[in-house]
Amino acid sequence: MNKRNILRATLALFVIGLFVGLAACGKKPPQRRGARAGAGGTSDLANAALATYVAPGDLDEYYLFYSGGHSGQIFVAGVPSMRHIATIPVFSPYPGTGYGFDDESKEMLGEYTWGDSHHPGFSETNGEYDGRWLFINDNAQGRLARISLRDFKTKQIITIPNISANHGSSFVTPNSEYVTMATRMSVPFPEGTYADVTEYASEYQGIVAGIKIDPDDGNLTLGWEILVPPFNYDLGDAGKGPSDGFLFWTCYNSEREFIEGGKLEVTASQKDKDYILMVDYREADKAIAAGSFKTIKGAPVIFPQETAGVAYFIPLAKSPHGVDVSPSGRWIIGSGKLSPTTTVFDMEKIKAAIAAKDFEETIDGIPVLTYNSVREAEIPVGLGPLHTQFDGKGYAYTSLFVESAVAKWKLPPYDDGADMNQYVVDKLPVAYNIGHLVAAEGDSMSPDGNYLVALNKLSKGRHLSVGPSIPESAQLIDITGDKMKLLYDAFTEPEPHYALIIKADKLDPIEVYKKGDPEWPQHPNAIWSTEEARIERKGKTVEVWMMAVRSFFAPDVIRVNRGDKVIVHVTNIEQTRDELHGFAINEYNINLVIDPGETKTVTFTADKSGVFAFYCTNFCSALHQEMQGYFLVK
Ligand code: K7E
Ligand code: CUA
Repeated sequence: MNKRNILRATLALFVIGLFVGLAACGKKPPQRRGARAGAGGTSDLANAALATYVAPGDLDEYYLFYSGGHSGQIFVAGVPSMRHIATIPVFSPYPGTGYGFDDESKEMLGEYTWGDSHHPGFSETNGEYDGRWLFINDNAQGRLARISLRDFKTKQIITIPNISANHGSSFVTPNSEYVTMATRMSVPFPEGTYADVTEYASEYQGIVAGIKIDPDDGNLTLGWEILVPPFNYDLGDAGKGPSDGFLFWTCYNSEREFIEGGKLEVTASQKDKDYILMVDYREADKAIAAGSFKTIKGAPVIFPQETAGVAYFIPLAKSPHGVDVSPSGRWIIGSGKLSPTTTVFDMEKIKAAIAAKDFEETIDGIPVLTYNSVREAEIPVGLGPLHTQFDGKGYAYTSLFVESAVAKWKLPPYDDGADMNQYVVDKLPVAYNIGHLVAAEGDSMSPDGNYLVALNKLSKGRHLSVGPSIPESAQLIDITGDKMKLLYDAFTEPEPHYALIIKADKLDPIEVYKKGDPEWPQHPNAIWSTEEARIERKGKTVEVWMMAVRSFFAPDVIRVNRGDKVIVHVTNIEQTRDELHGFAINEYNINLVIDPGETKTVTFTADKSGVFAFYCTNFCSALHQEMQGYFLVK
C-alpha cells in the first residue's frame, strides 16, 4: 500500500471502530429502577450501590472539578456520589451567582461572553495538590484563569500576546513555578499580522509560554514565550522528579500544511510521526536573565534558532493527543490517536540523548531526539488512545476513544524481549467514546489508586430522554482491585474535557467573608450600618452606598434623572453562613448576588425613565419577599 492508502485504511478502521462501538450500545436498553431491582443476581450492582452511596447528611470523600467546555464554566461534584455541588463560572456570565454583572467580574470577562474551558490544573507543593488555586484554559480566546479554592471564585483572567487557541494548558509544575499556555492553531506571527493561509508554512508560527505563579497570592504573569514551528500544539504536562524542570506538549500537523479545502484530518496525517515538544524551563529562565530574547508585542520571545538548549522534539506516533508524566516523573507517555499503541519514553534516556547530542535532525533550531534512543516501549493498549492516568501502584490507565474503553497497563520495568501484550492487564468498556479520564489525585506524585472517572463524549440515551441535546456521561470506576469495576453513571453539563479529583480534606473553603479578616481586605466601599448607608450626587453622577441584611435594603429608594451615571455599592453585612442576598433592578439587566460580608459594585447609565422595582433574588428569610425597593428615573 502506498502512503495515502495506508492513511485511508487507518481512517477507515477509526470510523468502523466508532460505528461498531455505537451499534453495541444499542444491545442493552436502559432499564427503569424498578425493573433493574427485581432482576435478581444483583450482588455486583448492590456492591456498586454501596460503594457510591453517600447517606443524607454525609459528605463525599473527594471533590471532582470538571471543565465545562464551551459553557466556559467549571462544575464541582462529590466523589463517590457524583452529585453536582457547585458551578464556578469562569469565562461566561452566570446569573446564578451574579457573575458577569458586577463591575469587577464584567471587567475580567472583557468583551467576551463565553470561553472554552478544557483543562483544570491545581497548584502544587512538592508535587502534591496543595488546595490553594485552580487554573483553567480558554481554548477559544487564548486565555488562562485562576480560581481561589478558598471561596471557589474566579480571581483573574489573563490574555497574553501571540498565543492563538490556548489548548495545551493549564498544566502546573510541582512547586507551582509555572503554568503552561500554548498555541493550538498556528497563526501569522507576531499577533495581528496578516498573511494568507497559502503562506501557512512560512508565515505562520506557534508559541508556547510559561506563566509565572506568584507564590503568595497566585497572581499570573507572563514569564517567557518560545517561538516554535507552525504545528498544532495540543496537550501538555509538566515534569516532576527526574523530569522536573521540563514541560511537554504533543503536536500534530508537523507537515506544516494548511491547504484550503484539503481537509486537515488528511493532510496532517501524512507523516508516520509527529512530536512531543519538550521545553527546559530553567534554560528558558536563563535565556531571559541573559537577555537572549526579543520583545515582541510586549512579550519576551525566545528564538530556538539563536538559543540552544531550550527546546527539543521527541518523535511520536502520528497525530498524538495526550502526553502524561507518570507519578515518579521518569516515564513520559504519549499517545498517537491513529496508532493502536501508546509510547513510553524514559526521562533518563532523554537526558542521556541530549548530553550525547543524539539527534535525528533539527527543525527550526530545535533538535529532534533519536526515537530509538529515548523510547522505552510501545504498549499495545488498543484503538484510539488519548489520555493516561495513574494509580500510584505501578499501573497506568489509558482512554481508548475508538474502542470506547479504558485500558489498564503496567508501567516499566519490562522483561527483555517480552511480548508487550502481557502488560495490558485489563480493559473495561465505557458508554460511550471516552475522551479524558481522571484518577483520584492522579496528576500528583502520589495518586490514591481508588477512583477513576471516565469522561465520555456520548451518553447514548443511558438516561431519561431530554430531546436531541443530551448530556455527556461520566462513569465512576473502582480501580482498587486487579480488575476495574464500573460503579456509577453520572451525567454532566456540557462539555467536559478534563477533570481533577482532590481529597476533600485538602480544601478549607471559607463560610463567610469575616469582617476584619486580613485575608479579605475591606472593600473600599463597604458599609456596615444603616447610618453609613447614603446616596451622593456629584454633577450627573449618583453614587449609592447600600446595605443589605435580613430583610431590607438601606436605602430602599433611589431617585435619579434620566441620563445619570449610577454607581451602586451593595454590602451584605450578614456574618452567618448561607445568608446571601441578591440585588436586582427590574428591566435594567442588573443582577448582583452578594455573599455574607461581601461588597459588590455595579455602574450603569439610567437610560430608561420610569419607576423600576428592585428586590432581593436570594431567598433569605421568612420576609425575603418584602426585601424590595424602588429605582425612580425622572
Ligand atoms: Cu482530549 Cu481539549 Cu484535553 Cu477534549 S481535549 S477530550
Ligand atoms: Cu435578602 Cu432575600
